[in-house]
Amino acid sequence: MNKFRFLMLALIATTMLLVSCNQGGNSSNGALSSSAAEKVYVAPGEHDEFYAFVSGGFSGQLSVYGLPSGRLFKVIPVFSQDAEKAWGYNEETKPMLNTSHGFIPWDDSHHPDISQTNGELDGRFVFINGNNTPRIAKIDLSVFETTEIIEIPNSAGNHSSAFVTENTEYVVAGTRFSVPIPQRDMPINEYKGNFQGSLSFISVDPEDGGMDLSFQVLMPGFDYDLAHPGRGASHGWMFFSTYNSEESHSLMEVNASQNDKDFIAAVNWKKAEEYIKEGKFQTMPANYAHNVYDEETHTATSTMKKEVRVLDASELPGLVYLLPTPKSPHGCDVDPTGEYIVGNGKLSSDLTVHSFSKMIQAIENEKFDGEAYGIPILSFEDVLAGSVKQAGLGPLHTEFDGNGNGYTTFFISSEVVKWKVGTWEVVDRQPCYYSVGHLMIPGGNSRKPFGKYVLAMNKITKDRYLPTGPEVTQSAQLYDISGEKMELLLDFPTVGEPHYAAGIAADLVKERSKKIYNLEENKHKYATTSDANVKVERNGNEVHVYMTMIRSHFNPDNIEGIKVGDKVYFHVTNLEQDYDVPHGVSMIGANTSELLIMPGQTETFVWEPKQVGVWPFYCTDFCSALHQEMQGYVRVSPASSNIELSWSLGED
Ligand code: RUQ
Ligand code: CUA
Repeated sequence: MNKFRFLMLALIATTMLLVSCNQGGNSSNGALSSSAAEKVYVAPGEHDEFYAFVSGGFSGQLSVYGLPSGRLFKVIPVFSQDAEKAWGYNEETKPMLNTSHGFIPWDDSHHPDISQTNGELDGRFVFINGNNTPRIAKIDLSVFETTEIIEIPNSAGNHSSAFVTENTEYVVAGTRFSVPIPQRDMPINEYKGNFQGSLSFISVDPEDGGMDLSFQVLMPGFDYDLAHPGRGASHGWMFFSTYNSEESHSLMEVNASQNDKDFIAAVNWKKAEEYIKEGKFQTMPANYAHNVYDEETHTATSTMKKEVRVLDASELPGLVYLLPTPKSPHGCDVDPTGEYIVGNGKLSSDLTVHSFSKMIQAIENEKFDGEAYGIPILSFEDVLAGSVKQAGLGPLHTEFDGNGNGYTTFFISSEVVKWKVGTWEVVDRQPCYYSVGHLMIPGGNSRKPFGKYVLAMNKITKDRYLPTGPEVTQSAQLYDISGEKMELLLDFPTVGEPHYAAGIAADLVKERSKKIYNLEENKHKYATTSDANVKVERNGNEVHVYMTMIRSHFNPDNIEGIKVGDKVYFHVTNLEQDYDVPHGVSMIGANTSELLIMPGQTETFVWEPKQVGVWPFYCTDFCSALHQEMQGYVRVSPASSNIELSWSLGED
């Protein structure tokens, strides 16, 4: 029976996919009116109205696009090494990728979220999760760089992350997989009742944005999938969708689909704060990395933290309530008023909408429908606000436009469906090409969505683009939602798999964008802020080169006295103080990437020459008319040589 049910679902899924692909093949792109083209046309030299920060999924990075044009501006390296920007290659950023498992040069990043003040986007930071080796990163939007990464202990497949509360009090991160907490050697088939989940609350310093793992809530051994914060009246609560309330550990596609309903867990984090104040937490030993990039030293440090405060949801009344939600819910979204919490059951065709005020009433009346590991379960009917009926197949995620409409993606029937909050009637639907996952309305996860557009992020594109071998590009699609009916405006390719995105009015970000690093404030240990301080120092077989760069030369550009077996550190400072004049540097045979150094910044790479000879280095970034002259030589002598160390610029 179980197997049969699973096969049926798989069959439906495949059929729907084929059907929608065929449709796309026939109708294709021709239907776009010329007004659609005008709506996405941003004339040369003009700026886009919105920034879209699109996660890279298995690329581990975050891409920055303009909307409505779909133009790609930057790929910000976050969890994965990036040779273009020396991220994780230069000595300064390697500590950013440190974890309790050592140096981890890759991750899977899914959900970006922008910092908020009073429930509105403030354009200071983007937070994003690393799923695989649980981490949360912070990107500073004054520099568009990752400036902080914190590892999450007691977590695995950090998926219901990273979502911020109304004043960025916390960035919240929930575990997808439940695991033994603390980790230990035990049989997998003893999962039930022994494995646990954890929901982490990372505080964000209101002044400097510094992150700290404030506390974790220990939960039953379900899978925690997505989360969204309460807002307005529900500020102080965080909602997490769960699946696998069956607590199964194998053949999950069948075994975790047994229960008619799983849950949305409503976590009262204000209550959690009270419990913390009252000392009702347990301090657990832990081991997790906290990595911070310092903008003055241009250098990251990694500190291992050894403890975490834990609150046990089974033992602390009023901390967590469970809202029954049909059919393995995936998305968990809260409307701009904070009253409605939408749970999309992947295996259901209806959307379930819970009411926050009804939830509070049911809690006050202590009307419970059982409990799970001591956590009260509310009755489905008591908390139900309504449901959007038969809206499509395979609902995943919902966003809101701020005008009383919800928009939900349907993976299996490949469409975005627009419905009315309150009456729950479907008012429009538009196909996606194909298999849409998340969608994003700029500001859609806040009290004040900007509306105007919805961006659908598609898993499969098949015939939409020129073929590029077995893998076709992943894709986003932009719809105009300013009218009654949605209108498809644009397809554009994305980097990696676009899981989710966060969009914001460009004006809230662009004024704050930094133009240069002030050379006088450069506190890098090996900075060379004037040509007078250029030098090369030997310490045993370790050699430190204090080098500068300015249009269009390196200083020094001739170095002699290096020997095979030396470990040569090039500490290179870009003396430029003009906007948009980075220089690069690369060395033949260096077992690392180039450096791309911003004005006023210092970076370091290591070179271990293996061969005798005279070896060139050069600038990699086209910086001036004489960029091609920006080059130099290092003479490498045999290990036994006694040639004196010397360096020069412009000498004969
Ligand atoms: S997920 S396609 Cu990793 Cu956000 Cu739903
Ligand atoms: Cu400096 Cu090219």
